[in-house]
Amino acid sequence: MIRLFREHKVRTVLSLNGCWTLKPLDESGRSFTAMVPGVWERIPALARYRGKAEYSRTVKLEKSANVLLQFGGASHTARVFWDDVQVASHYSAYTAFEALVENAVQGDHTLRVEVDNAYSEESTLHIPNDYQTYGGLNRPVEMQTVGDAFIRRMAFTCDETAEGSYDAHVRVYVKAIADVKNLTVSVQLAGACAESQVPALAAGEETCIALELNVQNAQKWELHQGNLYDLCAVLVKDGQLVDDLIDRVGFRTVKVDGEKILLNGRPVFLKGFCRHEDHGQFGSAISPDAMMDDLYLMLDMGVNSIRTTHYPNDPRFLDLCDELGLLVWEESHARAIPGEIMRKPLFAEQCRVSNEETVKQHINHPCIYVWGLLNECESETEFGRSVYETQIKQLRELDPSRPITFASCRHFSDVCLDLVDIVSFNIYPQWYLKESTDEWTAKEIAWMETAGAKNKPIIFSEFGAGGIAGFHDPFSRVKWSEERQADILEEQLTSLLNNPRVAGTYIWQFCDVRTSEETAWCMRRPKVENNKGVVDLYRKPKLSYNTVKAAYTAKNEF
Ligand code: ADA
Repeated sequence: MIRLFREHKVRTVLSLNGCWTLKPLDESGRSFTAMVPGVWERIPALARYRGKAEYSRTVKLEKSANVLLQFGGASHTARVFWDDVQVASHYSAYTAFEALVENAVQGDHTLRVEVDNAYSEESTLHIPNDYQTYGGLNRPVEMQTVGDAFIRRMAFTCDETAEGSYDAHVRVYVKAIADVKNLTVSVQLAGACAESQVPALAAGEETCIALELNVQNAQKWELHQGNLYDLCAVLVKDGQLVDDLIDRVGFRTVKVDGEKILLNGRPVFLKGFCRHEDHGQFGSAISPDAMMDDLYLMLDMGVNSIRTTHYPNDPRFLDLCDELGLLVWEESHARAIPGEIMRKPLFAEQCRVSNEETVKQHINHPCIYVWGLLNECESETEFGRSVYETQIKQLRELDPSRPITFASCRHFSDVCLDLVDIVSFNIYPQWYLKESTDEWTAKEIAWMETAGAKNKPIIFSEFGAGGIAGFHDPFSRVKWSEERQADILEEQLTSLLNNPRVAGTYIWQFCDVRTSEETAWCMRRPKVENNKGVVDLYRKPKLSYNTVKAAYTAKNEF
């Protein structure tokens, strides 16, 4: 299942999760049985394999049909072959893609996916970094069959017109495989419905049908109350149901008002964690049960928000955040990309696609309150500004309903703060910086107000300290001990949670993560891990767990 609920009742869907044959494309001739979704690093012989590998399996088609293959994600580059004919290619581990095979005939077919996790000139976002790029089909795979036309996606936004009443704006994207006419699309949502004719479409054409619905007496989507409604679209041809798509949406408003972030009109304080999709057991292919375990831990610590550092997350994780009423800062893929890479035309193109896929695929999640981009990239130069400007414009066009932010580390030099709705900085007082958090933030906020942050919310989007799980030093409390990590977090949280100018905080980070060994600064990463997690890679809490829990549970969110 690509999502945590049923997306189709009309369209035929077959899960392709389970066992596939996996062959590294090297000289060895080795072959393995691999679980999908999964990363190949879980197989001991491939624990450090970087390069190309081929996943293959046979799929049986009960009757001839147009086949739509849905890939939740492949890490990081994929080429898909249906009976040896290439039908799709995709870059980036963290967004979904599809492959359409028209008029496939009944019977057995070979499905092969060549996956590549190499760092190469062709990859500007997956580079050696402070997190691991795994290899494999890391998210679920599904085979669907569709007729001459199908619903490709939906986009939902809403405006509150009176208490509990909403104008819902729904766009339904219909794609034709053959020439089609006499199509009608209708949508149902919370007791309201709307319908529209679809203009005749030529083969290959896609159209967007805009529908307006007025919903009365809706239960708001709130913090810790994820009230969700099914948004059901069906496609009818000559009186016959031919396709459908179901998503889940929530009625809520998010606005920025001066220095405050308003959820349903009320200023909210974000008590958050940054979280990488990494787990000692699963790598980046985390099962929904284990995702839920992460959320139980974060909720226990008093969290109300998560930042998906540094890429869009598995939609099943977002489904859980929708259910639980947690606010999400979702970020398109990019972490501290060096200036020389940012200047490559391929970087602009890979970011453009990543931004577009992120928003188009995740726009309906009520949990997402802000889009983030380009974490710690070159935001202090005129060139950098032009990159931020282009991408922020693109995000605003894709979704005018949500605010935008980016996490900066260009202290006292950033020239892009005026471009965003929420100003966010990553700071590490007492860890990388000598100053106390009060000293640092006093200086930095005073400067920010002059540099574009005036009358805008300020978030501290990262702060924290390293702590090697199991390393204790209760007396001298040296750096890397669990004690020192807890001391530093306590100092940082006490300062930030009591600063009236701060609208939210995201601790770096929820769990320890693996990092790349190929980076020049790997020697500052003991065990080749980023050890700033409050729990370790296997989710064992460190001393700082209780420090965070005490601070976050004592802080009001409204
Ligand atoms: C940065 C970066 C994180 C992580 C962190 C650290 O702020 O955004 O990805 O690398 O530093 O641990 O130093």
